[in-house]
Amino acid sequence: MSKNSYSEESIKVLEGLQAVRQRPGMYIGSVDQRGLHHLIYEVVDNSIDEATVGFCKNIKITIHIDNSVTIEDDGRGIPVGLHPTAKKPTVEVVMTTLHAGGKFEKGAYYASGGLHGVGVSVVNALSEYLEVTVKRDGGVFFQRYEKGKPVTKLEKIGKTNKTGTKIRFKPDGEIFEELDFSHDILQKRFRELAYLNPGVKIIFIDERVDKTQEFYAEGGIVSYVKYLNKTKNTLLKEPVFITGKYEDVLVEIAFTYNDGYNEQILSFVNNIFTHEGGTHEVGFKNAYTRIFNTFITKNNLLKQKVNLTGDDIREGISAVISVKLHDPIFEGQTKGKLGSTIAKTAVENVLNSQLPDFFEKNIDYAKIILDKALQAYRAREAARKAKELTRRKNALEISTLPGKLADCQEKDPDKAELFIVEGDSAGGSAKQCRDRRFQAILPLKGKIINVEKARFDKILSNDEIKAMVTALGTGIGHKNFDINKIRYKKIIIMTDADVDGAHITTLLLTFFYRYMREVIERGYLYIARPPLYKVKKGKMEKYIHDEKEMEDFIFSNIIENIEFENIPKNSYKSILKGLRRYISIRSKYLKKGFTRELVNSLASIENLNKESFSDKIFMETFFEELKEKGVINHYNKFYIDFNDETGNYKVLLEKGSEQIEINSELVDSPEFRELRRNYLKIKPLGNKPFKVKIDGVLKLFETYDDLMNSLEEIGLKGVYVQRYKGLGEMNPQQLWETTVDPEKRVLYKVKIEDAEAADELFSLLMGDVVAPRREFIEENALNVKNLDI
Ligand code: 0RA
Repeated sequence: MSKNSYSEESIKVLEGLQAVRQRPGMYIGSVDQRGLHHLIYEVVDNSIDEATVGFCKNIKITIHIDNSVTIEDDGRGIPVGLHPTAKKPTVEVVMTTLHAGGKFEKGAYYASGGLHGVGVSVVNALSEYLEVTVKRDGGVFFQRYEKGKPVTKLEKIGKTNKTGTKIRFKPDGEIFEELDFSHDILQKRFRELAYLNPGVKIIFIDERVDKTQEFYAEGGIVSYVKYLNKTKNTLLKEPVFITGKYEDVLVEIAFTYNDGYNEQILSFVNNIFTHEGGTHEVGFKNAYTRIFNTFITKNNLLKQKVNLTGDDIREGISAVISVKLHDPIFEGQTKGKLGSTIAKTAVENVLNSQLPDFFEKNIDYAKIILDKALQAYRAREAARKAKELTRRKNALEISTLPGKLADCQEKDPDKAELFIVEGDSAGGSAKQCRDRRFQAILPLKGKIINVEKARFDKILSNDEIKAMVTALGTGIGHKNFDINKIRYKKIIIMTDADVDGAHITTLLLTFFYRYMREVIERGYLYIARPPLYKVKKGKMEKYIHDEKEMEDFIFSNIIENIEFENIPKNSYKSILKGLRRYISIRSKYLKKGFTRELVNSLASIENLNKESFSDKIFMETFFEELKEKGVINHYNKFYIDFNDETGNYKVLLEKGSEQIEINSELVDSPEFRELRRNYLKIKPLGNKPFKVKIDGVLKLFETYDDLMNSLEEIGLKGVYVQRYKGLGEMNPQQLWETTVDPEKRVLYKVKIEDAEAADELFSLLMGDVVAPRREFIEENALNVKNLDI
């Protein structure tokens, strides 16, 4: 493809962005957490598309402290020349016109996305602001938009011989219900993207937690399969890899086996995870079973004739299937299922033409898989015979409800709730305090079986599992599970807030994830949040659920006992919050080599902004001021430097091998702005020494840290804190008030990502492979006291 084959004419102007703001759900699916994350995916997909056509190698995503996001790539850059019909720069057309991305003009490549794939203009429409910086045609160009509308012209702000696109945006709080990006969701997606697009380096920086990660996988989905089995014992030396093209469909498959009993098949269409599977998975399963059976028959690998089913052959398999096609059709509740029939044909064809050959050349692989399948076959046969012999009803057929279930009167699943409670004693309290009209209680005795470590039959014979399955009414297993038979649409896991409780929650999440995923997908599963503390002060009593509530409580106590001179009482809270936050952000700068005085002084210069750095006189005055105040004496080298490419000055400070820069990016970063916002909150405190009357006595403090420490001490004076370790420490009345009463309780709705994380953590901690476990424990050394292994 020549550098400019994508001509600027080919971008069509379709319609305005107002429609997007009016009905955001139509464009990004929803305005909840899922839709929010979609904004990032949309932009990153565009960068990935640049990579697919060979122009981009690096994508850097930064989540800033205020939940704004920067996505920077080294692709061709969005064209900046005048758009022939719109008479505006093309980048502005791309940013303000629906469907004006390159992918709308179907090129030779498969646009990633596809589920929504709506274009960056939608991100622009739904952002409080969006700033685009393009490097292209020898220049650096910049434009800013607010709620989709340009507020500056496209401006050339510098020279460069590089190319690329940088987009920074902040999701609009008027549109989204939720503005917090989830580190875990993003990390998982970027890892996935790196595996699906070998050779692209994805750098993920989360400034909120000070963490940088790099995802890069030369080996593509083969590396992915290895990663997925990192904590398991694999049976094959290397994953099997099959790739090919059928008509217009690109197929890639990698799989291996481990000594577990689950089948794990992850499938993707144009880089999108299809969690409900679809035609590509069906094609894989059909063809795989047929090819394998044919191969072992043809080669006489079986002594007697047995009928191996697909389930037998896939026990312990771990596979990644990635297909790419134009205009995929998605089906299912959450559009997570591929419907295009061509994908089935394509996968079958590619497997038929290559897998038999692979087995011919690697007969040892086929023998290992056969061994594993025979074990599964024998276990299944043995279980069937045992059942026939004893004529024992299995868990699926049991129709009477379990004895220890205290059911509710309500029969309408929409109104009925089930509490799954850890232990008989808490179960007893729950039974006493619940509202029996609609709340059912199922106590679990001790720990449920680890579904990761047992075959289906053994899982079914576990009493706790049986009780849950029959109480829920859904049946279990892929032929028998029926979500429509569910008896409660609120299922609440209630465990102690300690290590054992966390363990049981994890076991339950893993069970639901593996065997009743739809319960989670439909949002029926919850975790109760019993209070962590009860605080008492004088006659006052209060339950506290998390650290934030605790902070509020302590701050109110402080406020009651102090007086800041000449400051109205109603701004005390803002000062305390500001002080705490200021100290915490400042500590991040201290780690980078800044001194307290320098940070204080930078935060206090009000007219210092990103433009200041191109202003020679301002910069010289600024530099002199820093010297005069003595805040840079700490460093043994300090000087001003000029950058040709950006036209900006910067101040460099050095001490030994440490070097820090005061530049326009620093001042413009969300972290710095947050620092300054909090500085403004504590400004009423004036200069040191800071004066506070504590219980009527005037005290002076030299530093913010000393002040904060003393204040926090006051906040806890006379306070009695009781920590609840278990549900059992509450009597039925307290349990009702804090955890069971729908009016007062706090519930956490389980998302599929939580369950996935539980599942992963589980294989890691419970599995047989030692090295990654040690790695995990070392990485999490600080939390290790909360781990129960
Ligand atoms: C329109 C046309 C071309 C590239 C892009 C848009 C583009 C968009 C984004 C969004 C994030 N990164 C991006 N990189 C590129 C084609 C440009 C050409 O033909 O030179």
